[in-house]
Amino acid sequence: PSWTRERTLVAVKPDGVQRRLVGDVIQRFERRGFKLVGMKMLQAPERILAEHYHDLQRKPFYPALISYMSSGPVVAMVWEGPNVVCTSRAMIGHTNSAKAAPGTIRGDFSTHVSRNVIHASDSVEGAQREIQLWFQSSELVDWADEGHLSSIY
Ligand code: DGI
Repeated sequence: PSWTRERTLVAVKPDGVQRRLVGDVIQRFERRGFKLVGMKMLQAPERILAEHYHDLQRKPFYPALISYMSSGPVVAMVWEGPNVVCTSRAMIGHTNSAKAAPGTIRGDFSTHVSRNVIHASDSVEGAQREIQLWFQSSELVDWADEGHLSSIY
């Protein structure tokens, strides 16, 4: 490829699943042109959440965050494409819903940081770590992209 193959972890959080937003999220990433290479619904195990939010362990909201993330299933996905990490962050919007621009996922669907609907990795290294944490390599499908991106490979 002329671009380094980049992948990111996106997860619809329990409030997003409860509010039937999974399809909307998938549609936004598909329409942008990203390639879905892994997807599963799961009740996130404590071990994964603790590792995933390791950096936030000392924050006052940490217990509430883990309890929220455990309150129901999440839909975890791996998306691939040029600059997918950076573009996904722009698509989901600011962490704090009050600052999330309309048109972003959080800006369209969320009013509070503690129920902000979606996760996306915030760096290329973070994405690699999170993909390994949430997925076995056998759960990722390396399908041939015959679509509009094939000519830039
Ligand atoms: O990568 P992000 O999800 O955008 O943001 P982050 O890694 O700084 O924080 C992870 C999650 O922790 C975030 O999506 C929601 C939660 N969080 C962050 N800051 C606050 C918070 N939750 C509460 N209740 N209050 C906060 O200030």
